[in-house]
Amino acid sequence: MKNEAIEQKVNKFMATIVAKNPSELEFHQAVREVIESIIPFMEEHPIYYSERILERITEPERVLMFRVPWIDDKGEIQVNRGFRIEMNSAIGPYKGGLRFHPTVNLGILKFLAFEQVFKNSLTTLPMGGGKGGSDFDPKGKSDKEVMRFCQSFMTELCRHIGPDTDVPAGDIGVGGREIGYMFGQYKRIRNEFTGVLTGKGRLWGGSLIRPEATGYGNVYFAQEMLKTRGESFKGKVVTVSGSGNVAQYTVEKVNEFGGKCVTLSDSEGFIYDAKGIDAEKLKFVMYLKNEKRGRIKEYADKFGCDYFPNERPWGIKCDVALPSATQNEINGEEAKILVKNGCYCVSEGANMPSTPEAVEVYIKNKILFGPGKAANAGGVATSGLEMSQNSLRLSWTREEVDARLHQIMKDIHETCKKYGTKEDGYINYVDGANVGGFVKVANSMIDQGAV
Ligand code: NDP
Ligand code: 2IT
Repeated sequence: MKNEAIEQKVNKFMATIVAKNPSELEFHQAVREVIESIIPFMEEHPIYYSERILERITEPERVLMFRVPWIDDKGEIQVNRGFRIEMNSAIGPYKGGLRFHPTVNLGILKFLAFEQVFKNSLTTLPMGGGKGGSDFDPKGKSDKEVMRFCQSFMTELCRHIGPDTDVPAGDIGVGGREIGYMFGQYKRIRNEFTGVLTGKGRLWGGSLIRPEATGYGNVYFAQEMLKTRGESFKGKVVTVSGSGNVAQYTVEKVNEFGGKCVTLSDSEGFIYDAKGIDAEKLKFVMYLKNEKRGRIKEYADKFGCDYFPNERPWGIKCDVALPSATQNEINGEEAKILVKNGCYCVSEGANMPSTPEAVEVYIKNKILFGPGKAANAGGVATSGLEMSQNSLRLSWTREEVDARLHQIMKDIHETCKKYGTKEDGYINYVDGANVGGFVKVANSMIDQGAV
């Protein structure tokens, strides 16, 4: 089918999505990106049209929205909004993180839940897709305030989730501390000790390597992409954004592979350390972000490097860029600058960090581009491994989990190659990940009837 006819079909379907889900811009963006890959594939496999798979797969199975009242340290009542999007359970229980950030709204969580369906399918593990969170801002809150919020959030959420139903985990603003408070409250109310959350503490059912998994996984995925051009991380200059969970373990693995990370950021600016963020400096970042909960600017103050307030790191010359902060953090102009400066590999640790215009620039210039749903799937894959260990009531060694994670990232790369290799040999990982993730879910939906 001609490109124009495909484009017409995409636009027609998108008009229904926009009409049904007005003002959910990020959700529109995520759906368009997926169907641009899927519709050409459906032309060859019309059963997906007659089974109305697109209409079904873009409609959440269930959306939960609830009030979260909690008492702050002054004794005053605060009210936030809680969400859980149970998007698709065709291949397993709903699975996906919780995000606590003031920007959280329905559209953002629906985009994340939608992406999660395809990502989880790519992992090869039996997990459906979901996402949740709250507009609660953990910044500036005391541990006790965070605990009271988490307890109130889980008091409502606990009736909707369970180890065979829906298994949340962390995302922006939700790490080990928050998972601990939520797990405690779930256990207390339900009177059961189960693997209802992943990213748990080591002492109470958490898997080794889960904290490292998203960052490590993204570097493993990028390494597979580099290999297709006979390259490796050795001696490469790497820009990283964010300075949270994903960014930290990205830097750790790049260092191990002999690359040099020169940037990190947070919502207030970025640091540029031309000498590289070595193990010692990374230790400081971990202390700064995970314990002191301070700003990345303090890195520049401590190590005497450059700090750029209110800017993003994409103007810094690099070979590889690993965006690891948030959605839409690289726009078309920034993508052009990256490519112009010689960057030939972008692998997304964050979810949808590149705008559609940026993705167009990567593909047009035929650089290696690993979209988030493939590149950052190591986090949820290792959550899947945590679920397996919880069910077995066993725990695997660090080496065993890491080896499984590494193999899963290699398998995801193979899937992308299988579905995304074009006639000229260029691997379009966007098409590869979208179609590869889609087939398993769509076929399972067909098997299970019109539910
Ligand atoms: P963290 O909360 O640990 O860190 C988030 C980092 O991104 C912080 O440095 C934060 O800065 C920055 N950031 C957040 N929001 C914005 C914003 N609006 N503008 C600029 N910077 C921002 O989260 P994670 O590291 O877990 O998550 C990072 C990304 O990776 C997200 O896109 C997430 O969805 C994705 N991801 C996470 C997985 C996981 O296992 N944790 C798995 C797969 C994907 P500040 O401190 O100033 O807010
Ligand atoms: O976006 C993601 O894949 C995550 N935040 C991790 C989800 C999970 O269930 O581990």
